[in-house]
Amino acid sequence: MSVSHPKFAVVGHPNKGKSSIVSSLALDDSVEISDTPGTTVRKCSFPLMVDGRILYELYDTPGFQRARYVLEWLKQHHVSADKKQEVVQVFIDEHRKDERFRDEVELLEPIMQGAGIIYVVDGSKPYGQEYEAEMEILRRTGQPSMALINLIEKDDYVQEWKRALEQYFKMVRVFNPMSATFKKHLQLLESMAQLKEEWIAPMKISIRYFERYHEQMLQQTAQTITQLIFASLSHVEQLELKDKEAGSVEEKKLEEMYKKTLRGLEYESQKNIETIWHHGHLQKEEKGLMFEHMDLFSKQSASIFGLTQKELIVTAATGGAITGAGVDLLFAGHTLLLGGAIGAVIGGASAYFGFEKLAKIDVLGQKLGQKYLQMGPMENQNFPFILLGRALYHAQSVASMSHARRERLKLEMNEAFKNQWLDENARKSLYRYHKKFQSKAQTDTKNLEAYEKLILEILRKCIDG
Ligand SMILES: Nc1nc2c(ncn2[C@@H]2O[C@H](COP(=O)(O)OP(=O)(O)OP(=O)(O)O)[C@@H](O)[C@H]2O)c(=O)[nH]1
Ligand SMILES: [Mg+2]
Repeated sequence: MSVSHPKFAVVGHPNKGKSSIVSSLALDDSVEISDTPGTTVRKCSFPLMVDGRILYELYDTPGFQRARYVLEWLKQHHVSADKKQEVVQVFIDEHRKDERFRDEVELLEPIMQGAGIIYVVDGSKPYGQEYEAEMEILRRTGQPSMALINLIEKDDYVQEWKRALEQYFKMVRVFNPMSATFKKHLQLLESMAQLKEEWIAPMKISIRYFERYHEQMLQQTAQTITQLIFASLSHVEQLELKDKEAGSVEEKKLEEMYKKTLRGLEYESQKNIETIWHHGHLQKEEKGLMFEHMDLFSKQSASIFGLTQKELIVTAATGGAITGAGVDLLFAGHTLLLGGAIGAVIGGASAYFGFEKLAKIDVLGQKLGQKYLQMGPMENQNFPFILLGRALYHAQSVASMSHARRERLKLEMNEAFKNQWLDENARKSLYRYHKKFQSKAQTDTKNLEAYEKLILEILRKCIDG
């Protein structure tokens, strides 16, 4: 291995969230986690690699099993303070084959090889003296150490834990691996950097890389969403007609094909975003992190993520898309579309704005003998907002999901989400691009790049920075 990077051994009592903390800090969902004490039985290293470089490495370890025995053993081997570390090494060497102390040997080894200590406790359980033997053993390793208080359940004994831990550790922090945001994660790395003088510089570099990496993930997400929106809006589906005539059966079939393609695009995009955020395992599950029971084309989707009719009209009108007498009339002398006036004036256009109609169906190739039925590109003006809203919501959920989570996450929908990111200005700008994307011919790389930038800004708002 090249120049040595900072290493940390995550240690503590069984079942206190050690593996969860490793999983969350290493962005690695392959770490074994379960509510059975004694899940981790061997030390295991989890490096965080970015661009082929290890930013830092975490050791997941089994919990202490016989801390008191070990401490007694250490105490029986009287040595001067400067030799205390050597005694720990002697303990390891003498007990390597002793099954009774397997867990202690496993957890002490990486520490004696130079890993900094991260001692994990559960702050939702009261402090007890039984932890003192563990902390005393760790102190005797002579390695730099810090303590993390993880609140697994609701009760809060943080203050009493702090008082006890501060006698053994110069740094005590609260960190929850399930809900830690990117910011919290960065703050913890800053603290970890302070453990050893010679780690400050490499950890600072790691932190910078990590920030840049986070930015990259946001950009890749924005790019993926942009591609999804463009591909969906410009998509054209064709159905070859066997008979000369195209009836409602064929039209229905084509519409189903069209919807299926769009659903597929959304699914692919979600898979990509899950991979970007190191949550690739979700794909092995039946449907990843999908909106269960809420189809892309459902009324529910439209009502949660779509615009209201009024919002659509205002956006369309001020976005400069509707021209001609209709809108001129609408705005002549009136500044706002209010009350009954809207319904009356746009009555005829409402089908267009509604969610029922997606795109035109045309018959093609009449002259060439082989007839096609064609559907697309998307005409519905609300659909892009629905698709985008779902994509943003999914991305936000994936990006803020802890790697320590093992149970399946359901996307709980709420109507407030739309207001969180979609203000009037965003609506207007997005609308203009959507109009362009609805025709491939009108879209160039510049439009796509500008849209991607817009999405990136929105993502920053949605995803805790
Ligand atoms: N709700 C909640 N659960 C947590 C948290 N941290 C850990 N858990 C749960 O607590 C249990 C134990 O977590 P692990 O990370 O496996 O604990 P460990 O210390 O590695 O356990 P051993 O390997 O058995 O020593 C698992 O069911 C976790 O999902 C937390 O912050 N919040
Ligand atoms: Mg474990």
